[in-house]
Amino acid sequence: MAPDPSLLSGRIVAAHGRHYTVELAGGGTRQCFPRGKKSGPAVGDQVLIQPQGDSEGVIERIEPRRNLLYRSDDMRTKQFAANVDQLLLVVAVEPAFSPDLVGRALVAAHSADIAPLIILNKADLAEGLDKAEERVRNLASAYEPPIPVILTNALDAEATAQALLPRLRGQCSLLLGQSGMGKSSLLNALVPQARAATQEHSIALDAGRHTTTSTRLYHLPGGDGTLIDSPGFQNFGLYHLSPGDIERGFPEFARHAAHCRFYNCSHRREPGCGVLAAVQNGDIQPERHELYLRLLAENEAQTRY
Ligand SMILES: Nc1nc2c(ncn2[C@@H]2O[C@H](COP(=O)(O)OP(=O)(O)O)[C@@H](O)[C@H]2O)c(=O)[nH]1
Ligand SMILES: [Mg+2]
Ligand SMILES: [Zn+2]
Repeated sequence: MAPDPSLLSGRIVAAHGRHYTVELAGGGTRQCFPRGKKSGPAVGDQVLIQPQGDSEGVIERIEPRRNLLYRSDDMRTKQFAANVDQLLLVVAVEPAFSPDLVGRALVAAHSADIAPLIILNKADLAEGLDKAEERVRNLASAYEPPIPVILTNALDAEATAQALLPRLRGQCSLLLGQSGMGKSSLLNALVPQARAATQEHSIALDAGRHTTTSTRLYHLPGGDGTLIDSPGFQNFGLYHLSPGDIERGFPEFARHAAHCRFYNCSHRREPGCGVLAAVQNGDIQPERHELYLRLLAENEAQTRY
């Protein structure tokens, strides 16, 4: 079917509840709503919209996606972004980050086929740096292949741009992490026009209002590449993943799983399990195996319910 000639094509650059900002291929932006009750558009989606009036529109179609990063629990699904090339997982020297949440984000990224990079921000906080860096490198090296780690100080915009921009060129990168890690500050260092609200502002102005509440896509200076800022998260359910997806999210298990006695081994307590043996002898980090078990258990509790 030939597309309706009155439709305009564009990309979703901001999502706030059911309100979407669409950047049109022909220039300019429009505030758009999904047709009917259908939810589904995500930042990064290519869409066709039916313009309404001067500045609004209805999202008529979402073009097929390369990928979609999302989390889900028993209550709802939360989409982070679509058509993402690279996940920038932001952790900080302080507040301390949760390896559980980082591990979950890595499983989600793996199942969506998005390459991860870990940013250890607030590297200027010298007192806690060594300990935080050890924790991060420990986590990053558990993965296979090991995840690159980059140290940043978002308050030094020039150094941050120098460290990160070469890795962002020509790609769509998503900033993801718990709140307070410095995602919006990193964005501001890389895209000065963004002037994203950070927690600093919220304290100075009035509490709460100025942290990131919506997901938003920005163009890097020079136009070569995009960067998406997202609100922080407190939990990261992966109810949509099958046991196989979960296992693949721990790529360092694979070569050990090849030695399991049973071809359908779930690496929980089966005799002759290569993964359990590797946990025993220190080749697989126990924390990673524990996270794997938690995800399987959550997943099963959900299926039974
Ligand atoms: N010392 C230091 N503080 C930072 C750095 N990056 C961000 N912050 C501060 O950490 C707080 C949270 O930053 P924000 O960008 O809002 O975090 P977000 O919730 O991840 O977007 C703010 O008070 C920032 O000024 C950094 O590299 N060094
Ligand atoms: Mg923020
Ligand atoms: Zn096994």
